[in-house]
Order: sequence, then C-alpha cells, then structure tokens
Amino acid sequence: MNKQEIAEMLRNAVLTQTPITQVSRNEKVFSLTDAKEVQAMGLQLALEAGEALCGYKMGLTSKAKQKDVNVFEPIQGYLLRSFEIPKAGVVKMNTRIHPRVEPEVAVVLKKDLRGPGVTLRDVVNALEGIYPALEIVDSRYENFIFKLEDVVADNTSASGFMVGRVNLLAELNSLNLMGILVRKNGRIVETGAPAAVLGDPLLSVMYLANSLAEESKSIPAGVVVLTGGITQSVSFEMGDRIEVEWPQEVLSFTAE
Ligand code: OOG
Ligand code: MG
Repeated sequence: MNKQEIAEMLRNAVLTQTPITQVSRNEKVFSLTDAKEVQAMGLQLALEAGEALCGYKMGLTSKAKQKDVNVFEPIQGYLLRSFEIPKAGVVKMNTRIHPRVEPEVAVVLKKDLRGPGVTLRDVVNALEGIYPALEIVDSRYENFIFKLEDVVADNTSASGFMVGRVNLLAELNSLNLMGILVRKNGRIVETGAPAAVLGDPLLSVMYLANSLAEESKSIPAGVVVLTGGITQSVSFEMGDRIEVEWPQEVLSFTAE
C-alpha cells in the first residue's frame, strides 16, 4: 500500500468505526517519517471533507500514558473542530470504536509561537490561558495495540476533547501539583497531577512549537493545545458517566 492508501484506510476506519490491523504489521518498511506523512495526508483528507483544524495535541508525555500503550516517546497530532465536545455534553459511542478518556491540561496562546529555539520562558510569555481539559482517544487499530509509527499515522488516536472554562493562569505556580480525579459512575478510577506531564505540561507546548518548526509551522494564537494525558486512560461504555475533577472545575460527560 502506498501512503495515500494508508491514510484513506485510516480515515475509513474512523468513518465506519471498523478497526484495522496495524500498518507496521503489513508494511515491510514503515518509518516514522512515513507515519508523519500519512498523518498529514489524513488531515488533508479531513479538510477536503469540510473539517476544520482547531489545534494540536501532544501525546505520551507522561509515564502513565507511555506504559499504558507501551510506546515510550512523545508524539504529536492535530485537533479538528468536530472533535470538540461541549462542557457537560454527551460522547457518542456510535461514531467511535473503543474510546477511552484521559485528563489533560489545555493551553491557549495569545501570540504565535514559532520555533526553533522556543524556550519555556517564551511559552509562559505567550500564554493566554491554561484550562482543565479531557481528551477522548480512540485507536483505529484492533485491540488498541500499536507501535510508535502506527499511532503517529493514526493521528495519535485523537477522537474528541473538552476544554473547561476556568482559566488557571493566575495559579500557574501551583498548577503542577493540583490534584485531579477521574470518576467513572461516581467511583474514583484515576488520580494524578499535571507534573506527571514532563514535570511541567508547559514543556509539552515548548516541545510542540520546536517540533512544528521542523515543518516551518508555528502554534497559532487562539488554538487549543492539549499537552498529553496525566494518568492512564480510562475506557468507558454506553451509559457510563465520566467526571474529571479539578479543584476549580469539574468536566463531565455521559456516553450515549
Ligand atoms: C495514544 C495517544 C496518546 C496522550 O495524551 O498521551 C495521548 C493513545 O493513547 O492511544 O493522547
Ligand atoms: Mg491525550
């Protein structure tokens, strides 16, 4: 299969909710560079179908997430407008395969960040806001099993996200140690703190800006940046109620 065909197969898996075999299992040679190209082709297909780009995401930036999927390198992907779930909304099961939820820190910038050479200081100076968030990941691969190249080609399993309303910028100094709970049907299933993400989730933004620079791209002001799951992701089924609780705000949804 050529890269365009792989991109189409992955998009088809999204549209038909039918999981596929890992690309790396079928292709003799499938490099990380190939995978990045497939991801870019997938974005192009989405844009041609009328979707809109609304942000970027980092993934596998915490030990918990890396162990979760057995891939030990940070990855990046894109967010589409259609991924956004309104606060206290519903997450549709019939448009997904085997979704999981994870608590994240979302960042919005007030000015473009263009690498190379972006520092943590540059990120702090460019901040418009820091928001409690959650991401829905939904691997297009059977049994949620993949290698680094597979998950990059699959736009890092991106499927949905919710961003809170409370801007934590004024609490930047205590952000890293804020306690976060994930509840499923009222029961606590995960606990964590933003420090789990590279020691500081703002480093995730720095990394993204410098990595986008390799493709001569910047992080534009105003877009959503997800910095990566803080805890292991939590699977959920039809009828489950999920709450991600921060000291300042609770994000919740029901799977329908
Ligand atoms: C890969 C996506 C990782 C994160 O926040 O670490 C990710 C996956 O878990 O399927 O979004
Ligand atoms: Mg994530």
